[in-house]
Parts: sequence; structure tokens; C-alpha cells
Amino acid sequence: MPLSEDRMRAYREDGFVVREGIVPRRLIDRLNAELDELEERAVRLANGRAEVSWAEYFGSEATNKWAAIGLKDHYRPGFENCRIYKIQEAIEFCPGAREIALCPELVEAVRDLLGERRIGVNHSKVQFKEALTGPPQPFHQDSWYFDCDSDKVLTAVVYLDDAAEANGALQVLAGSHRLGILHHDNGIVNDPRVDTAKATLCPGKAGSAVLFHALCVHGSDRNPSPNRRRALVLHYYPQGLIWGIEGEAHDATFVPIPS
Ligand SMILES: O=C(O)CCC(=O)C(=O)O
Repeated sequence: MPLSEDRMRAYREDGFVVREGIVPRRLIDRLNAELDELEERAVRLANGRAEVSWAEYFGSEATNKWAAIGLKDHYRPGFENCRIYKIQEAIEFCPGAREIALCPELVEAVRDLLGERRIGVNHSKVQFKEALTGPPQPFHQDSWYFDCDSDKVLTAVVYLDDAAEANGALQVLAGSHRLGILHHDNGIVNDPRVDTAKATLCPGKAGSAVLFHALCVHGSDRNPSPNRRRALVLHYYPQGLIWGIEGEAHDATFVPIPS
């Protein structure tokens, strides 16, 4: 079903929309079962280390140098002991993640919001916000990391567990996508034009997605609750988009989506 004009307007003006239950529950359950297995095995393999590479886990090298299973959040003091933190390049290695990234309900919504048909997905990850120990995600713009201020890059955060304030649901700062790339210190936004205390909390059931402009400032709190809050993070953009200051197009991990 095409997105309503209200939602399209909200995306243009606020830079984000929340779509309740956009990903079918069976796909969420399938990925969660995969992640439970992966987590157990990765924790065993790591044996206290901070990271397990895909080569170690699957016996095959990843196409992206960042790809790995991160077990400890060594960037955030106080969160070094979380059990599992994130899986980089999830769609390359987890069939369930790829299935969600390509599911027609999500892809059609992204096409409508971007106003583009020939899109693809790139740089996916699963963020584990474990019960009790899940770290915060400081406020930032994805576009700052990408070094790309195009209006044609969209991030989808798909909740794999029910997300509420108590377990660190995503927060997005409405309208911040209109400010261009903002100043960041160590990957955290630090710009007098933004007040992250005004960010909108975006709760949702598992299978819901927050779809936002990659220039939108967003982040989330730690998870002191007994309920974990995992999310699949996906970045979509049109095939052939010129990317970054080098004037490069997309990189080797871009997955074009058939029309
Ligand atoms: O899972 C979250 O809270 C946010 C994820 C995010 O912003 C990111 O991974 O860049």
C-alpha cells in the first residue's frame, strides 16, 4: 500500500516516520532465532575477547573491513562488559537480516519516501541492546559517518524486540535533517543548533520500523531494563548515487534491489 500523503509530508518536514508492524512477524522471528544461535557461538568463540571476525566465525572473509561481531562496547566507558554489542554487515552473513532488508513492505515504503525505484541497501548492522547492560547510542547523524549530505539516503531501524522508553527505544530530532552535516566530536553530535533533549522517542512493537533521513540526528539511551532491545539498522539509497568527497559511487557491499 503506498504511503499516505501525511506520512510523506512528515518525512519531508520532520525527517522521519514510524511504521508500525511493517515487517511481517515471521521474518522477525526467523532472524531472532538466527541471532540467538549466533550470539551463543560468538560469545563462546570470543572467550573474553572484544571481537570475533567473520573469517573466524564462518570461515569466509567479509567484503568490508568493518565487518565483525562486536562483543564489547569499548568506546563507552562502563559498558565494556556487555555480552554482545553489534553485528556489522549483517545482511552479508545473516540470511534472516537480508530477507528483512529486501522484504517488499519495507522496500516499497523506502521507495516512496526516497521517490526512487532503483534502490539498494548497504552497511547493515544488528545493534544488540542487551537487558541490563545495553549501552547508549550517542546522538549523531549517519550522514556525518558517510560523509555524504545527499537527500537520497535513508536509514531504517527495524525493531526486533518491542522497544519502549525503558529499554532504549530510538530517539530522533525532528527537522534536524534540514541543517546539513553538523559538527561532531568523536562521532557524537556537538553543535549549538541542536538540542538533543528535544528528540522524539519512537517506541514500537517488534516488526515496526523508524525510517529517517540520514541527516537526522538520532540516538538512544542505555538499557537498564530486563528486556533486551535489538534492532536491524539498514541504509538505503539509489543505485549510482555519488557518495562522499571522493566522488565515488556506492562500494562493494551495495546490494541492488530488483524492481
Ligand atoms: O539502535 C540504536 O539505538 C541506534 C542505532 C544507530 O543509530 C546506529 O547504529 O548508527
